[in-house]
Amino acid sequence: SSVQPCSTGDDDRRPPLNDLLAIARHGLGLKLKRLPSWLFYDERGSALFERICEQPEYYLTRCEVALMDEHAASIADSLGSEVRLVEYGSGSGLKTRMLLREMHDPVSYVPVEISPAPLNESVRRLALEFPQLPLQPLCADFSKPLRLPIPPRAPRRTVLYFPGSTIGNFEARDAVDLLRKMRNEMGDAGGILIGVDLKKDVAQMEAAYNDRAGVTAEFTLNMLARLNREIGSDFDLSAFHHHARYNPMAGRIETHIVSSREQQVKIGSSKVGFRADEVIQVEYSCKYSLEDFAALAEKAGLAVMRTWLDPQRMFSVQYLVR
Ligand code: AVJ
Repeated sequence: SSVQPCSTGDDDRRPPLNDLLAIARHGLGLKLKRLPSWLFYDERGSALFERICEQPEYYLTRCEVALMDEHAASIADSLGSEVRLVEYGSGSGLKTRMLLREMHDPVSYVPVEISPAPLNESVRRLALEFPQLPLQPLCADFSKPLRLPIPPRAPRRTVLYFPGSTIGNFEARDAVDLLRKMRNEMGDAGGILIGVDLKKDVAQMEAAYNDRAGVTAEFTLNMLARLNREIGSDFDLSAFHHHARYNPMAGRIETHIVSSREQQVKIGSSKVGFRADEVIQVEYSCKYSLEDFAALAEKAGLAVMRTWLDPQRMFSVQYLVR
């Protein structure tokens, strides 16, 4: 078959050890406590995220799929033929499959994903539908510089696909740095195809992060459950709650874990104190107007060549070039 074994792109170096204990100690030792949002995505967190996407309030996935349903052919035309498609992160793969179905003679598909299990799963599924397409999975952290596998034949261009508004998880400064890194990786003729959630009615945005079924709250608190499982901390999950609000000045949903009372939590050999109502900042989900995002891209040396919207104009997919 055309599937290559999962490469780490690192021949001589061990992949960096994710020292969860050190990360938790550091983040919870800060005056304004915070933990990185990638900590959400252990096996249970990834499954909960898939369930979030099915909630009626979480419009992002539905809108992006509707957008691809309507525009995938036009997007594929804009990318041109003989493209190497590199995806940052590998989710359920639905949007990717919709795109690949319309692409003209793609050279290869390179999903980049830090956890091996979902990476192998997405490749296994794609191989069934696209038996002719060379698949070159890369097990790596996409926020770090990547060593892309050698393509099976020379592509006309490399397109980095970054769907789902994952760029929203990065603060403006970090988002510019990431786009600049992507600009290097794609090369002179390359492009970035990126999903960007748009600013809209505040109640609608806040509802997406406060679904009635409580799946998002469970997803948020799973971060503490994960730490309990993996570093043996003793967070009492009934004494913390999920809180997500839109910050209009910053243009983003800010998700916090709130301590319901004064309490102490064991982190390794030390204890961390919480005041009643003290928060841990765990996620930003930045929202952009089309103008906001064009300005952000420009700071990274990129220009918006085309923008597609879903029928409800809630979500955008944008094609960025040098
Ligand atoms: C996958 C980062 C786009 O921010 O909307 C969903 C993650 N967090 N509900 C988002 C998430 C809470 C999601 N992204």
